[in-house]
Amino acid sequence: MLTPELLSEYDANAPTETSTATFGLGCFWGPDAAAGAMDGVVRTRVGYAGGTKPDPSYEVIGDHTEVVQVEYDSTTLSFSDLLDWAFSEHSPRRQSSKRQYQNIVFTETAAQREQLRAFLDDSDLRRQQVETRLEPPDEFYLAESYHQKFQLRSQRWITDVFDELQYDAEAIRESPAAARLNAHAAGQDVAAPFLPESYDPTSRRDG
Ligand code: MHO
Repeated sequence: MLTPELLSEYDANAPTETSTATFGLGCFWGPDAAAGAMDGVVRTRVGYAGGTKPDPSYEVIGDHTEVVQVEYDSTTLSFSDLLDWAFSEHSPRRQSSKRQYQNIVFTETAAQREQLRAFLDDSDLRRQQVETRLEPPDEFYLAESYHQKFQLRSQRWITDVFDELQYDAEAIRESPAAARLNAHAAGQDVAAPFLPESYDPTSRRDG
């Protein structure tokens, strides 16, 4: 059951030590919700990166790309796991012709760069075939509130609980429970103590 108590308890107990990873995977609503379903993902936010224009916005994005930023608990989920996910969410052999929707993997640390190298070496992709932009960390500009956790925004049964808890837009954006609820609203298989149809992973449907 989605109660304010369970929701705030979930947020209060979320891991505070996290690592960050940022990906461009097309329109950011989809990967925001998909990332929120993954065990080990603690927080998600969407924004703009990869370009040069200062202070981009959705209306004036300049040369930036829509990206999702993921905060993850590296004791549960590795950057390699996130690479498995990111490369399953796009076709590395094809790049979008639109700057707004480019596929980009940002690597923020030497360890992430090493994991990316290992990932590509282990894959059947030859480096020359990879159209995905592989880039060093870049300034991340938060997108407007109405783009954050986009899928849950149309679900009154979810937004009512955030209202009850007096979460403002920033609190919803940064809420680990909101990341799960956004995934659930998007139809992802996601388990959380407050989800009404929280499923038993041992009886998980295949496919
Ligand atoms: N304009 C498209 C993509 C939005 S995404 C935030 C749509 O409405 O689906 O770029």
